Amino acid sequence: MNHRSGFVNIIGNPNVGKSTIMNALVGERLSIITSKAQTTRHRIMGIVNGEDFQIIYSDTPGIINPAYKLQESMMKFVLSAFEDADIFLYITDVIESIDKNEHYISKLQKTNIPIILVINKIDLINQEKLEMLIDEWGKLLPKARLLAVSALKNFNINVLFDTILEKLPEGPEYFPKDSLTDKSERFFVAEIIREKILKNYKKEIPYSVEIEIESFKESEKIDHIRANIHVMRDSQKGIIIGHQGSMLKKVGTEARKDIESFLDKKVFLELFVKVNKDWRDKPLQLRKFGYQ
Ligand SMILES: Nc1nc2c(ncn2[C@@H]2O[C@H](COP(=O)(O)OP(=O)(O)OP(=O)(O)O)[C@@H](O)[C@H]2O)c(=O)[nH]1
Ligand SMILES: [Mg+2]
Repeated sequence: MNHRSGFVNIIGNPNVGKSTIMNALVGERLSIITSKAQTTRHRIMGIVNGEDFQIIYSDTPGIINPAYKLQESMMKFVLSAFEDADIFLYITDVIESIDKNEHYISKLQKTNIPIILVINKIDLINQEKLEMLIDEWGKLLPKARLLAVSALKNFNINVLFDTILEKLPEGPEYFPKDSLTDKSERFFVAEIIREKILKNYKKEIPYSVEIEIESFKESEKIDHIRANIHVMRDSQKGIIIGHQGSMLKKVGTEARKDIESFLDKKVFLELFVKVNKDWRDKPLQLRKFGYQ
């Protein structure tokens, strides 16, 4: 049998469940997931290998109108995913209004690349409302294959997988067959820490933070990890640390537990808070943090 492979790029507005869907399809917790919009900042590949196929998923940041340079860079990842897709997985959910998708719909309407339109979070509505949504989306993207899923409940994810496999073109192994992702352990460790920041702080804080792994020393029994939490302003440093260090301690404990289960090893995690004035708008800083 011929080998099939391709880039299946996951695109959509913020918070619709793109990362939840990629993790469900890959069967691993690769991308972080939170209830806040703009959780994903990078293009993260998740690779699923079979004897005669290789699917390379790309999770991407939610589509936004950039207000600062970090967001511009996030949108570059989205654009790159528009450019090299073999299959588009365009994600919407049952909460957002269809109009919110206007920006990129015309792009999708014009493309000849197969589109699977996924309506996620169907656990939140009834059949009647779902049928209305399917009807509306069908008119908007008549060429797309439409699927209704609940990534949270793992409902119809197997059907989604079969549909992707069906549409996968013939192609080579792009990555060695034991690959799971294009990102490093360090990257995922930083993401786990950022997830705890997103969960534990409100308003602007999660959007003002970047995590840098300063050192990662492996030894037989325990890994020593030092990470810097970069904030934009002095006042944010105090908020991150909290009263007598209580908040930073909480973040550290929660992150350490998840890092330990991710690495399957004991971890000693040290967190430091650094003020890095307006890093979100500094091209050099952004490049150092792995943005384009
Ligand atoms: N009820 C319900 N919630 C879901 C479902 N899928 C995802 N969610 C929730 O939706 C929120 C956003 O999920 P993410 O996977 O982070 O969404 P995203 O599209 O990757 O978001 P960004 O990275 O910020 O663009 C989280 O709170 C998820 O738990 C679903 O099928 N049903
Ligand atoms: Mg995401």
